[in-house]
Amino acid sequence: FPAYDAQAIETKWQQIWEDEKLYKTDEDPSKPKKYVLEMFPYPSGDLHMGHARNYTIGDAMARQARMRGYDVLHPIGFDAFGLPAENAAIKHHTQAAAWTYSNMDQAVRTMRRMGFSYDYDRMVKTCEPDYYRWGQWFFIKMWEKGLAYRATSPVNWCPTCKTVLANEQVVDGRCWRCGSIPEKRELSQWYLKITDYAQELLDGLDDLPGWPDRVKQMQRNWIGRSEGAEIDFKLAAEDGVTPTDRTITVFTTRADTLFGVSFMVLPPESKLAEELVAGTQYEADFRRLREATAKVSSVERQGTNREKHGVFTGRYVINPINGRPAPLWVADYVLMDYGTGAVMGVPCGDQRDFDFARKYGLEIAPIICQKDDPLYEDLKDERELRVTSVDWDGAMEAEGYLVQSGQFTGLRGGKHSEGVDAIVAWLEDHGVGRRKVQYRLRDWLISRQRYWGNPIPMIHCDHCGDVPVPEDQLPVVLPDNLDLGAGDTLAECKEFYETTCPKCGRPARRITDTMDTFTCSSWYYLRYCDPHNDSEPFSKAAVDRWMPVDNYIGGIEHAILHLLYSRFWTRVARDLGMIDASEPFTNLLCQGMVKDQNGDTMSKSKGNVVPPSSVIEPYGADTMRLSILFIAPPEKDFDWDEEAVAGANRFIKRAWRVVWQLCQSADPEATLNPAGLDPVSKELNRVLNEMGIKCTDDFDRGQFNTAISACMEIVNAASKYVIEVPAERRDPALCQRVAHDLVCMLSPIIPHWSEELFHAALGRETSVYNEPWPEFDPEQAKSDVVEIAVQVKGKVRAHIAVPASSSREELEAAARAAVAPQLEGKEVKKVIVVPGRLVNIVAV
Ligand code: ANZ
Ligand code: ZN
Repeated sequence: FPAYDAQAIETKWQQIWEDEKLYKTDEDPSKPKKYVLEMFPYPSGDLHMGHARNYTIGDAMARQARMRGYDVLHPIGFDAFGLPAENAAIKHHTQAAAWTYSNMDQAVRTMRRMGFSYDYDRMVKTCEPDYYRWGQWFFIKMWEKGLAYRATSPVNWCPTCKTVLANEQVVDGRCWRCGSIPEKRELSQWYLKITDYAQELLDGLDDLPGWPDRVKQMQRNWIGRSEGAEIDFKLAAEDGVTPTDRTITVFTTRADTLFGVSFMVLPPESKLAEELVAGTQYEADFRRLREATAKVSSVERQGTNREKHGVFTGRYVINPINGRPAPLWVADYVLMDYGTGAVMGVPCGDQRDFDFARKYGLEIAPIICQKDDPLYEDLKDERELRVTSVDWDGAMEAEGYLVQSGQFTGLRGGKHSEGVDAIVAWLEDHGVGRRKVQYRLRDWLISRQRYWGNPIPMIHCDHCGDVPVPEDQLPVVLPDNLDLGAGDTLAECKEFYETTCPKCGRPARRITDTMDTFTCSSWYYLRYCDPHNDSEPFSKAAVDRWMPVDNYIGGIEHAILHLLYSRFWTRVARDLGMIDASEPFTNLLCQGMVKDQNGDTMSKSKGNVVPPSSVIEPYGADTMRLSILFIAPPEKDFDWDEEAVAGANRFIKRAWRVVWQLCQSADPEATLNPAGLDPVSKELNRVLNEMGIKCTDDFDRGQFNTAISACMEIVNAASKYVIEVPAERRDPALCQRVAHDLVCMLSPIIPHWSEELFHAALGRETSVYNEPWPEFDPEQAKSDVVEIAVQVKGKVRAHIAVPASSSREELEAAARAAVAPQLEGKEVKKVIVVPGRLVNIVAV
């Protein structure tokens, strides 16, 4: 039989599969559907190992699903807008499009070379007008529903990328893309109102058992639901005691601590604070604090260990529950964009307030105590605020009992306590407070001051304000003649921005911001369902057939960003009546990272990148695919291992030989009679069934490494069979069955190898992917049990039941264990094993 020639086989089958359009989606409604999707790549160059791993996992799932009778949708595309293309264009005085297209071409060549079973006719490239047109269309629908709006507020500006960032794109205080520390700038920007869906996005996580818990937890934390109350304080006149009619409202989760308020804090960005200090002795300090704070990220500002900085405003507010004045401060640990942007300072219950009070000599009044606190006895019935300073080491953030708290003294205090309920009820009765649920999630800032993105389809008219581009004028096409290297920008491109107002016809200016590329990736999986539709983004029938995605595979770095935005976008589409599903992705698999041989992440700067071509060229794509899937379970990180690659290649060759050898003794016409097999054949049949069941089950759980191990066991058993049993005594039906099933089970993993053997060795004429997945019989997987006599010095001392397939070693071990009492204190001289009959132990 022929030697295994990976390169020849692989090129041959890739061509045939392509010519025969083997991976074209059936669109056969009589079959159940399965939508298998890998997160589409950003085309920054050729594919790397991380991509190869991602797509190999998806491909194995898609191929296996096809054999199990599903109508499979398995598409690919490119997230083609974005900054790297623009930066490359600036550097080389070329067009961002040219760079992007040449990278996409290269990536597709590598995908084909890897043998991925994509329906390439459905490819979506987000930089193409027939795709981004519908992104603009969505924007306008959201604008019409009040879900897209423009607002001026302090935003994160990345000085390196020269654009603003969404909150989600500031990761640990740094730009997600380049790692620079963003600055705060006051700018007029465009937002999508994801906060309207905050509760739904939170609740929906409970309906996603197929998602990793850690991803769900990250989303929960990001959405950050807090139950609390808003409380209205009156600003006092300059005398510090007379209430004015101006209200400052705080958000608190601890209304129970209201009697302990010793100051109020506004953030340095506060307009009110700026107004109050204007022209006073506090103004200079206030301005200094504001400038210093602008350089600090909001994550850092909230850090409990960070030193807090504040300035007094010279003014007071009046506590609604007891009429006491409290000084109004400005401090950097309070954020403008959370809650109401104002905090009631309760040093005894909050560590940040405690630190602040200590630093600036403010009151620390104990209004909550635990029973073992010496203060408790003294204050437990105290209703007035008598003690206003304590020598505590820190705040008491745990639950306790309210003291010095008027009629509420004695109630339990703490988060969600009866103290909170009672005080909120009082505030509601008196019209100075109300229950409030607060989310950390902010609206999604989508405008970017960059060229290579989807233009925001809005026009600004001095007369009519912001006016959407009429639907029949979409898409707003991105000009392709800018010389970015010479400093051209969209904002300065007259031909682009000069236009007329769609409402009044006067000269007007197009918005020159583009949309965050995460808008493009928020719905590409919907477009795949109906990629050539030119009258709507997708038809409802198409998305209702295919959605939700059954298996979504991608990196953990998208746990919040892409996965949260997509869940939002799907709901927007649902509320526009465009789709039935709310959740886009039923099962999510976050694949682990591929690190270098020393466990370091691969990166160009470290020079330790192993390109897929370095494996494909010497060994072939099948060896690459098998190595990736065999080294570790999909969700685990692994260190690249050349030895493992060589090992994978040896296995492929060995399995190749075994299949050919089996086929030489095989008879496709013969029927297998499991009961009539001789013991050696019976054992091979047993291993096939046992391992076939295991392999199928492992596939269902996405555990490809153990699925491969199961196939290896079959190869081992078959190889033993062809060595031990002379060709004329092999069972022809069994040989056929084992060869066939092995080829089928390995075909999702090493497709070219399988397809070649299916045709050349098994003599079949259709693709192995049209073959149903083999079925196995648990009965035949069971090993026969035989009873064996155990003798000690020729006398029967025990009978043991063992699997008929037990080896000599296993028999001896089982026998020794059964007669352990008789052997105690004796020395075993000799053991005679007669398989299937007896074990005789000679001991003295
Ligand atoms: C008084 C108080 C007393 C508080 C106490 C806590 C303990 P979560 O759970 O994260 O929602 N806060 C409110 N708005 C803020 C802002 N813009 N910047 C910084 N801090 C802010 O946190 C809610 C608590 O965070 C609120 O409850 C408030 O402090 C603070 F013993 O109010 B608390
Ligand atoms: Zn107008």
